[in-house]
Amino acid sequence: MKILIVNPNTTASMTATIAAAARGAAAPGTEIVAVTSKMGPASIEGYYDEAISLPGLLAEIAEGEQAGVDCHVIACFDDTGLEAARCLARAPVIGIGEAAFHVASLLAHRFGVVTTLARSIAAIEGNLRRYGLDRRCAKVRACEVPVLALEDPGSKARDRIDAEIARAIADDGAEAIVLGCAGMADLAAALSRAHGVPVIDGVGAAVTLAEGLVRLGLRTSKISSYAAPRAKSYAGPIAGFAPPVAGKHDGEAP
Ligand code: 5HY
Repeated sequence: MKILIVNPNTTASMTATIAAAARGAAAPGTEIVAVTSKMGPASIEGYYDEAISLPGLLAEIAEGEQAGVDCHVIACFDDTGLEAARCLARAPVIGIGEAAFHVASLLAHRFGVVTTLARSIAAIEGNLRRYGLDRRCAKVRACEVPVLALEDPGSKARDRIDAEIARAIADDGAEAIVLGCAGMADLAAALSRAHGVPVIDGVGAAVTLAEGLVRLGLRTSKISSYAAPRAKSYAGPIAGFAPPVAGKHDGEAP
């Protein structure tokens, strides 16, 4: 099977960290194709970056569909454009945030989330409510390390994440930890050993769930909420994103 991993920010070095984590989780025979968005912000920190990253993300999903991938993974912890991608794609689409939340809720009564900046907390809390998993999350915390500083040894990112995990366990009653950024994917195993609780990286969780869906032969339901976008004209620089003639693969009359 072929799984497409899309990094919706435009930083290739971060895609390399994501690809290594994905390949580390993938079963033999699973091909991981990791791509970096060609247009948008260098990192996604908050609602504006998220909004501007959408065309680049959807363009990669469309290319993956053309290439016939078996499943798409959105490697941004805010699950950027997840629902729009599910409308566009026939193959299943998994967001690393949603995947990590579900895996954590299989392992612990309550889990904590440690993300990068405080400005990302509201979007993550909104996702938890939308997924119906907010009651399983003790708290969403921020380590106040910008996304791209995660790669910089001078940022003391590991120490700051460590400290937030300790507070999540001691003060919030978290029994498992979800790492709230794709750029933290390489830290999960060491942090889990250090704190003696499951520490979940969304990239690995998403790849594992993707393999399961493909093996079960399951795809996104296209009968309503995630039906293909209806044909209509789009104006301006994004006119090229106008959906193909609707109804081609969702049974709806054109
Ligand atoms: C991510 N931003 O996973 C999110 C994390 C965040 O560029 N990749 C990003 O802080 O919102």
